Amino acid sequence: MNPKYDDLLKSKMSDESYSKLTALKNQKVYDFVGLFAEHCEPASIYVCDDSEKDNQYIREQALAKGEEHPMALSKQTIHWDGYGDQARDKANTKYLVYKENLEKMKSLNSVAYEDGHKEIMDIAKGNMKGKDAVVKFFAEGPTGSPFTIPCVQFTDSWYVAHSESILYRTAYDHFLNMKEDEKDDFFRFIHSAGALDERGCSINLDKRRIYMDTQNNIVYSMNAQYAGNSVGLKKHSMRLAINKSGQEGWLCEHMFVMACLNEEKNRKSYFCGAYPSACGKTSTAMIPGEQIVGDDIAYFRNINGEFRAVNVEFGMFGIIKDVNAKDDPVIFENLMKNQEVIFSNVLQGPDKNAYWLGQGVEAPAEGLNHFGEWKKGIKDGKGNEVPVAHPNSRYTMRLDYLENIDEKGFNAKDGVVVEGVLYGGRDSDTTVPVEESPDWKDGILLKAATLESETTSATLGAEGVRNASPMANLDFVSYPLGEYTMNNIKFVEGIKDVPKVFSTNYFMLGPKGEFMTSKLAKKVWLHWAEGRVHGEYDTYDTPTGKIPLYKDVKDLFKKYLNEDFPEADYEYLFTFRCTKWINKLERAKTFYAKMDANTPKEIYEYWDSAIAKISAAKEKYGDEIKPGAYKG
Ligand code: SPV
Ligand code: MN
Repeated sequence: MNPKYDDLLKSKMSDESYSKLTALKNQKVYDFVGLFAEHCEPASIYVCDDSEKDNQYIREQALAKGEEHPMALSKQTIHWDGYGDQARDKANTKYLVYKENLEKMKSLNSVAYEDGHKEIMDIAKGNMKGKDAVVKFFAEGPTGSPFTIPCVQFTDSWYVAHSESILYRTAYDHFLNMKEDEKDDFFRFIHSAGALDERGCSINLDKRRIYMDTQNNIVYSMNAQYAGNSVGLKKHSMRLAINKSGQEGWLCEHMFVMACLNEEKNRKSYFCGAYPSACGKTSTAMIPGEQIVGDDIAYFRNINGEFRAVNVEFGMFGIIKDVNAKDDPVIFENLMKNQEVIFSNVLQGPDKNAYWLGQGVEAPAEGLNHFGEWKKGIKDGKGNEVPVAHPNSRYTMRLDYLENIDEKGFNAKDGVVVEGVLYGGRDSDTTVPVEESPDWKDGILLKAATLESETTSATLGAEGVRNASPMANLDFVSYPLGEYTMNNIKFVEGIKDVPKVFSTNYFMLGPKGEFMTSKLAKKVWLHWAEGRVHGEYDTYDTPTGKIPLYKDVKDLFKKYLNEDFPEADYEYLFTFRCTKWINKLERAKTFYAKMDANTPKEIYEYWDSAIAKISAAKEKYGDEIKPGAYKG
């Protein structure tokens, strides 16, 4: 090992930390820590192993340094991000791209490598001055598995380290046991929350930058604190993994993994699902009576011809808004117990309990929240009333607290065999509640690539705008969209039992603008899909796939929800709307052309032939085709 940084590291580390670092005998880890110790100038650096002692130390430091605060229940803590740091900062999240790749990365918010690297290094210079930093080793996926990606995080935020120790599996021992030829292949994250105010919030938000270097698997995050901007293992790692998977022939998807249980038939079938935000992702993964494996990020690999998936995380960073005893009892009860939870950007009442939007209990009229000292009715600098908690406020919690976890799938080193994949968009008038795709490729091009999320009165900006969200993964796709889409299609080459693909839409409105089913109807659509993957149920064809017969959904509504589902509602919801679908495909074409000038012709040709097929159907059957009427 080249001991270039020895004197510096010894001056900033205890003997114990220094020994933990050097015991790894990994030059690349050593150089990474040494370089940023020199450059960011932290006062000290603590190196963690996998011990519970170190996890506890991180939590204690987060509290001692005022990044987190105690709650009434001793194992819970609360953290606030600055008022202007409440969500992912898309504008300042960029790829550092070598000159030769700049052209093809144009639409993906990129910056020329030299310029961006200089900018971020200038910002990072001395950014940890006076602060204590921590180095910790984690894994994406279970350790010792074909899915494992080892990661090292260097941060001056003990909240970030604490969050990661809840959300990911530790991997110091994994690094210790790496073979020589593996020692180069891991992800590196350098993060600094920078200077903090008295509430523990980053203050230099004008210098917030998140720069990703997929060519060298390193991410720089400076003056950021909201977890989506700072927790390296989450969305930063995801962008690196998407790029890596594209080169290596596997997939990294923005998906939950769950088990659908059919007790009558004694079956357990695994489904993955991609849903843009606010389209029902977590509530699908948490459907009562089913089991959850993960709620956010999945890796897919072909292992001996099987389509296998893991949840890469160990915990969940979930939206807390609308988590209440009625709609989300399992999560709600867990948030009420004295166990390790970090609340972020909710209200801490005078009783030191957490309060949030849609909690179903009355919040106190004052307390501390993401705004600081809060009183009901208080306005921010722009004259907007500050709600009791931010709509994007969150809880960070281990997944294995949940009673409905599928322990076996959660810990399976080879992952679980996936039988169905769901793509769930949001529109009020186009996509039927559930539709099966004829095959995988149709699924990727008609269901996944065309996913859209329609804005509602609950989101900022105009209502009814349809935002393209291919695979619900667009924010994280780190190489050109056309190529990524083709890799999704190709992934199943050599897979013996290819999963069935389904679209869902929980948001179709009835003729009077009302929802026609209860919120739990998603359980019916899931169980219909479960039956289909086992070869059950007859179907009707549509120009884009296969839909259920009335008698089957009627029975499923009765069986699972004890509801009577009227035939008229079925007919309305499952009507195929030709013009709406043609418009949807035209929007997808325009969007792909804008995002990736090199989108393969094959993709447009596919969509053109789908449009031709729908146009012919429209000629023959009319614009609105009732279920069962279409015969090809
Ligand atoms: C998402 O926005 O998709 C999340 C939260 O899962 S974040 O960590 O901000 O990405
Ligand atoms: Mn997510």
